[in-house]
Amino acid sequence: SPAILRSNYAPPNYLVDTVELGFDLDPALTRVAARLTMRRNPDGRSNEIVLYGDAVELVALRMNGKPLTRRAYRLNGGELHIPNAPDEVTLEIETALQPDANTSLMGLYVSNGNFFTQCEAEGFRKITWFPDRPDVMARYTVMLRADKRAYPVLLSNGNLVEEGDLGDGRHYALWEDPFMKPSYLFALVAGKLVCQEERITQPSGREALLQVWVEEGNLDKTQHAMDSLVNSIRWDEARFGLELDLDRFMIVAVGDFNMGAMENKGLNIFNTKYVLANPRIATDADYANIEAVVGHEYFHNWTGNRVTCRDWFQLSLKEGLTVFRDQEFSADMVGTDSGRAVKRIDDVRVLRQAQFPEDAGPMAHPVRPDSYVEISNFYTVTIYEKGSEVVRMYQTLLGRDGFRKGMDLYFERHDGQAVTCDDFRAAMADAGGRNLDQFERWYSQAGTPRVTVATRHDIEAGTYDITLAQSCPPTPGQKTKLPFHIPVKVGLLAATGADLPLVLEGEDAASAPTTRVLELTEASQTFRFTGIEGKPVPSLLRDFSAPVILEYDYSDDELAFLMANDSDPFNRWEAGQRLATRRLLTLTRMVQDQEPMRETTANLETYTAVLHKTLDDATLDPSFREMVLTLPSEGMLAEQMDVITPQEIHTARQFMRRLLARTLRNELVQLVDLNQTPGDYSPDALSAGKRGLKNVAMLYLSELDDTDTHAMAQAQYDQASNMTDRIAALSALQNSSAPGRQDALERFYTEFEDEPLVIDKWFALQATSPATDVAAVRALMRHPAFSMKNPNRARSLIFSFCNGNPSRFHAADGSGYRFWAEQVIALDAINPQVSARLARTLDRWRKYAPALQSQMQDALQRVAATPKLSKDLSEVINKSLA
Ligand code: B3K
Ligand code: ZN
Repeated sequence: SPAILRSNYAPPNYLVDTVELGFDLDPALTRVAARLTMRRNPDGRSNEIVLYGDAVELVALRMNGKPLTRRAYRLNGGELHIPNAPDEVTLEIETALQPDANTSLMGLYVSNGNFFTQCEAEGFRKITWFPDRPDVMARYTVMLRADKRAYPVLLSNGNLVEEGDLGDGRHYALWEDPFMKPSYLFALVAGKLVCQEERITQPSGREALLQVWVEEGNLDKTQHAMDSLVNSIRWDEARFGLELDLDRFMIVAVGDFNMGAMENKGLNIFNTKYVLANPRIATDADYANIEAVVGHEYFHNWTGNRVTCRDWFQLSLKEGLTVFRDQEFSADMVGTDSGRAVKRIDDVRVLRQAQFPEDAGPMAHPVRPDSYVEISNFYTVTIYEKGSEVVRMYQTLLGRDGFRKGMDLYFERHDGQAVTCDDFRAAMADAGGRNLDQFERWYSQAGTPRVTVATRHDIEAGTYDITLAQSCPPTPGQKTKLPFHIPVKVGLLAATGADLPLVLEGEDAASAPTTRVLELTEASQTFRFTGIEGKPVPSLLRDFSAPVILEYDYSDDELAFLMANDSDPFNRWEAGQRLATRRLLTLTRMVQDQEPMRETTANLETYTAVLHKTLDDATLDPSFREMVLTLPSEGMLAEQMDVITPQEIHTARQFMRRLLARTLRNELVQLVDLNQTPGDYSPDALSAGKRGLKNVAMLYLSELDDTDTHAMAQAQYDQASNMTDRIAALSALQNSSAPGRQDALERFYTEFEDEPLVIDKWFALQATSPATDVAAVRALMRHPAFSMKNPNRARSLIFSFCNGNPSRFHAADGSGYRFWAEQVIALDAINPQVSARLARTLDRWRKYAPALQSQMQDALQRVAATPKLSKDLSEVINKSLA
């Protein structure tokens, strides 16, 4: 398939004013009648109408009332061209679809007997022929007709105008969306569903009806999603002055879904995983994720729907911005300083663990890509998470108020339009009165910039120089890079641990701040601080102010000092991670060299000493202490190595875990005792933090594998009154040779057999256990509850194993890679988006030790040699092998 280029963008030749859709819903054969009123676009290039269709049968096509003969239009692949069209056109298009045979979960499909749609990015063309591109916005009216008994509920975007019976057991509903929207935001839902609802009044006095729709047995699991929705609405009013613009806002949960959720105008469709929760089935992490995703989709109502993307190259315009908004929302919901920092740490961990590798691998692409083969492959951590970091940097550069002004100007200029990342940047620059031309490079250049820091203290002059130098490695198609505009937030700590006032040379010393943003715009720049008597310890890139890799030659003592004293909680955590990483990499090298791992050589004392102190510090949120206690993941460590050896990393990290468990045993036991949360379950940040800290301590203790720790985990398992404690105990048991471990695993299954989301956890727990090898995963695939067709289930077992069990997946005999190739191929025949996602697992194959590398290459080539691969999968495999 040919690549689509950003540089080839051309405005549509025709605009669509209104769309009337009529659906006769039937799982085996659904008929769709579309009526579009169109007119010539003054900015268009010709009078040729272009429609897109994907595996959809064209039954009839009429223009201005007359059937179009086969000679009047041209069909080539997925495009239908009508040349020489009049200036005003009414098109009537009839199509026929088979929703129950649609396993791609794009377009119209059936899940557990109900109908759902997914149209972003290019799914609408699986429903009807249409100018399916985001810069074509129209007003939709939708008539749904279906059997009343099987499909009592009929939903679409906007307002319900009419409903009634049709006789013969069928009924109808007519929906009208008052807002113009691109086709990717169209949605319909039909089936047996029930809802929880709530009415709210907004500051303007406007009322709205909120609904959360689920299958009948799940009505006891909707309260948290509803609370999250109300909180999201209130937050957007308060923080950005943005109100809900609809009379009715619906969320519908579906068990078969390719991603997390979808922001269809007024009718959000969600993976059940991000809606359903009660203490029995959902963990604290699930509660937090639901809040974040509900927020994310709701925030799209403005950033994405009211102002949308001109073309899919601008995807980060809505996704990066909306991720930033949901991150800020979640942080504001926590409140405390160290609690906010925990959210920041979590987000940065995702960025480093997933986005940095993407940016350093064969799929690396700029936040605003220049080309793609299949747009579905570009819903990436770069577009989302790095995109969010780019938006965050505007806020860092302009301040919170400046950023808000930029947002206001953005909506003032572009409400109702389909625009570009440049338009957003211009709004920020104009509102802030700043030149942000160089900032454009964050959108056009791929790769993670490296910022190297050197410092110099002149005792006599009392000056302290910070020299920042930047570089960015080559990425596919981009050999050399120009300097970025990088905000580097810094502080300087005196020997007492206190922050020093920061006075740059030539400035007035009065009211100097203790944190400031240095703007690095050149390849190298020196910033001179004055009035610095004693030698300070620099706290660099506070709050992770830019998505870069920061290098500075800290001594172990300096890191321990920052870990104990930094007023910036992010950097406090960061210092601990840097210390731990050093130790872990040393240990890994010892394993590689077949040297015995010795704690003295690994020099762990500095680390454990300061860890002691932090754990005892009750002024820090429990969740923050949990973060400090958590070692960098095996994946994070892999990223620090030139040649990755997963087995050795695993051995070293396990060694360190056991060592910490032994050294900190008493503290850990105490943490378990002190952080119990008796009484009714509440997902609030403090209670969740306590459980998190307690459970991470218990997991450490399980490394000791003795009768005391077995008993502790067993007791928690037996007494758990919520899923967080239950699954943590189950996981501690699995991580040991406790006699009750098998029994607990079986009991867990029986108890939750009827809760698909919990059975997903059951599969994932086993898939990620270092005790589970390929053969065991294959055995689990034969379990009656396993299914390849349900993405959540496939992800819970296959993805969890390939991405979350490195020591087994990277088995020396290559069995993990052969398994991967088989599953990628099998999934591709069912659902290309899912197979292409799994394919990404091996895209960093060149980073591994030679013996593994060649077996990965074999596996990739085996997939490449398979006939009839989807466009999605071929793009990923071809780029990986390139
Ligand atoms: N906008 C959707 C993602 C659609 C993915 C299509 N392959 C969800 C979100 O980011 O909110
Ligand atoms: Zn989104």
